[in-house]
Amino acid sequence: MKPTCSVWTGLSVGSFFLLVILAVFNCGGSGSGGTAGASADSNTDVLAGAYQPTTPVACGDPGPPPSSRTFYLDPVNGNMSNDGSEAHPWRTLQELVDGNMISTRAYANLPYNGNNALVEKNANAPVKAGDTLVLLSGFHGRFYLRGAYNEYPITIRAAVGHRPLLSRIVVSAGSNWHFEGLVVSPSAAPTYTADTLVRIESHGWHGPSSRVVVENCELYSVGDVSGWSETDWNTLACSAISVSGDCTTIRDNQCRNVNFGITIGGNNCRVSGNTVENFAGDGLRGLGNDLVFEYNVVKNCYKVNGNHDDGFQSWSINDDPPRERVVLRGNIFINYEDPNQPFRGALQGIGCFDGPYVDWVVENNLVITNHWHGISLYGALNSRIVNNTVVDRVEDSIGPPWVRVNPHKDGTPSRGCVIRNNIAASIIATGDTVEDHNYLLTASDQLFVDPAAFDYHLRSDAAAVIDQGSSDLAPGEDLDRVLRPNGPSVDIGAYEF
Ligand SMILES: [Ca+2]
Ligand SMILES: [Ca+2]
Ligand SMILES: [Ca+2]
Repeated sequence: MKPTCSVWTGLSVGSFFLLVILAVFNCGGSGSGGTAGASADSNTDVLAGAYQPTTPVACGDPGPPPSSRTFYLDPVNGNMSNDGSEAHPWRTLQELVDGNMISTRAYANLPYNGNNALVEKNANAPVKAGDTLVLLSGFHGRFYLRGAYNEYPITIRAAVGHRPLLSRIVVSAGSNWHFEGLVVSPSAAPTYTADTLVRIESHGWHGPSSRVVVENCELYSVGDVSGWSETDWNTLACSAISVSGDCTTIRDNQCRNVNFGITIGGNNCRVSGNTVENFAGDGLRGLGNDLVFEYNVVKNCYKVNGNHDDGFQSWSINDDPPRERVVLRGNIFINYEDPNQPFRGALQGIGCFDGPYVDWVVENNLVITNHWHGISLYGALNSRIVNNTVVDRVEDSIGPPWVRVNPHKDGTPSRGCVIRNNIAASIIATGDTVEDHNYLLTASDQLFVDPAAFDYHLRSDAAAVIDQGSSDLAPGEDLDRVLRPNGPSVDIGAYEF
C-alpha cells in the first residue's frame, strides 16, 4: 500500500485532531522503491519477531596497491598531449575520462546477474588502479563513468590550496573511487543543469557500485540563494548526494543550497561530519541496512513545495525490506537559523513513519524544530532512542516536538524499544516500549547555555538533568564526543555537562 500524502500547509491549529491527521498521513516523501529482495513480506511478521535479520553486506578491502603513481591536471595550463606529470600536466578530468585514459574494468555479457566476469577497459591507458589524480583550480567538466570497477582505489583529489570545479560526479556500476576536496556545482558549466551533484549508482543492467569515498568536497547548486523565488527553488535546486551503492563513505562534505541533501539507498554506508545547509527537500535519507549517520549538521529548511520536509527520513513501503541496524548519532538538526529566512516551514526532525525499523540506535542528537515530530519511529523493533535533546524552535502553536515510538501505520505494535535519557516536551511510548529517565521540558525551563544561539549545552545549575540519567544503554560519549558520564553519573540530553 502506498502511503497517502497530505500537504502540510502550516495551519496554526494545535489541536490533537490535527496531530492525529499529521501522524497518520505523514508520508515517505517521494519514496520510490529502494532495494528489493528481503525476506519478510509483512510488517506484522517483522514486528512480531517472525523474522530473521539479514547478514550485513561485506565490504572487503583490496589492501594497498602494488604500485601507485600520481598525475596532474591543470585546466589553465595543461594539455592532453602532455604526460600528466607535475611539470607537464594534462588539462581536464572530463577530457581524461572521455578520452579513455583511465584503465579500469566492467562486467561482460550484460545484464549483470552476479556471475558476470570483469573484463579490462582501456587496458593500455596511462592511469591505472591505485593511482592518484591531482586536480588544479579551474573547470574540469563533469566526471561520468559507467562500468568502472577498479581493483584498487583511484583517488581524484584537489591539489593543496586549489579549488578544482566539476559540474557533476557520476559513478555508475563502479568501485574503488575516492573523491577528495573537489567543488561540485553546475553553476560554472556552460549550461546550467539541475541534476544530482554526486551520484553513486548501482545499475540494474551494468552492475552494482561499492567502495566509493566522497570527502571534504563542497557541493552547491548556486553560490547564493538569497534571491531565489519558490519557482527558482523548484527548478534550479540540485540534490547534493545520492548513493545506491554499498560500502560508501560520505564524509566531511559541505552541501549548500540544494533540494535533497544526502540520500543513501545502499547498505553498509557511513555518512559523517557533513553539513547540509539551505535545503528544500529532506536533509538526510537512510534507505538501506547497516547505515551510520553521525555528527552531521542539517539546517535551514526551505518550504517551497508539497514535500514533507524532514531532517532525517527513512521508510519501508511497497516491497521494500525492513530497514535494519541504522545508527543516528550526534547529528544536529536546526529547522532554520535566521528568523527572517524566506520560505520558513515546519521541519520534521527525525521522521520515520513507515517501518519496520529493526535494531536502530538514535542517540546524542540535537533536534531544534518547529514541528511536533522531533524524533518519531512508527513500527520499530528492538530500537532505542537515548540521550537526545529535542526542543522547539519557537514558541507558537506548532509543536513543541516530541520523542515518540508508535505502532506501524497498519496497527502492528512496535516491540522491544527503549526511550531513555532524553530531553523533550513530551514522550510518547506505545506498546511495550520502556520509557524512563526522560526529562519533560517546559517553556519556562532554564537548562541550556544559550538557546538563542542554538547552544543547548547544559547550564551549571541545570540540576534537574545533570547526573539524573541512567547509565543503561547510555552512549559512552556525548554529542561533543566527550566521555560520558562526566561527574558522578550520566546527564539527560545530548550533552554531558
Ligand atoms: Ca520527507
Ligand atoms: Ca513551536
Ligand atoms: Ca554527569
